[in-house]
Amino acid sequence: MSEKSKRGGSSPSKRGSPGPIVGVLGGSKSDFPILERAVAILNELGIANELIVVSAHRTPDRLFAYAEQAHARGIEVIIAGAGGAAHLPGMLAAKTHLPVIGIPIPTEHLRGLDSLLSIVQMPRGIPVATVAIGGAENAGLLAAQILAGRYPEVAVRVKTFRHAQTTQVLQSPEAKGFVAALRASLHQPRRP
Ligand code: RP5
Repeated sequence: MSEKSKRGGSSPSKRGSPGPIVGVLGGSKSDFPILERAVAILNELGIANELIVVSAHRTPDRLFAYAEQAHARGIEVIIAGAGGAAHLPGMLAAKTHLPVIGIPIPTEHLRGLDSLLSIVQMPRGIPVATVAIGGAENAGLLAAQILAGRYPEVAVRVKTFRHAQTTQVLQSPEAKGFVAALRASLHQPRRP
C-alpha cells in the first residue's frame, strides 16, 4: 500500500509473521498527528501496527479493499479516525467482522462534536467502539486490551502500563500533598 507510512514493533504478530496486527487508519493525512498517539501506545506495548490513509469519501474502493483483506493480512483490530461527517469507522465495521475502534477527530467548526456523533451513533447491528474526541491513546489501549485475551505478553504489558500510571500519579507532589492533608485532618482533635 503506497500510503503506508509506519510500522510498529514486530511482536506480537500473527503466527510469528512480522506483519501488523492493528491497522490504524485515518480519513486524511491531517488526522495523523492525533492517530500517531495511538501508534505510540501500540509501539510502547510492542504491538505491530500500520498507519495509513483510507478515506471513506475520497477512496471508497480502497476502504472496501482494506476491510475485505484485513483479516487475511493478519489484522486483528482496526482503529479508524475521521473528522466531520465521519463515515470511515462505520463503513469499515460494515465490511469486516474485525473489531473497529473509532476516534472522532476534532474539527475546526464543531470541535469534533460532528465526528463524535457520526461515529458513536452507529445503528443497531454494526458496532463501532468509540473513544472520546481525540482519544487516540485510549484507542490504542483498547486495541491492546482486546488483543490481551489472545496474547498473554500483551496482557502483562497492559498491566505494567497501568501499574506505572498509578504509581506515577501517587508519586506526584499533588497526590502526596493530598494524602498529607488528609492525614493531618484525620489527626486533628474532633470538636465535641
Ligand atoms: C475527513 O475529513 C478526515 O478524516 C479529516 O478529519 C477531515 C478533513 O480532511 P482534510 O480536508 O484535512 O484532508 O475525511
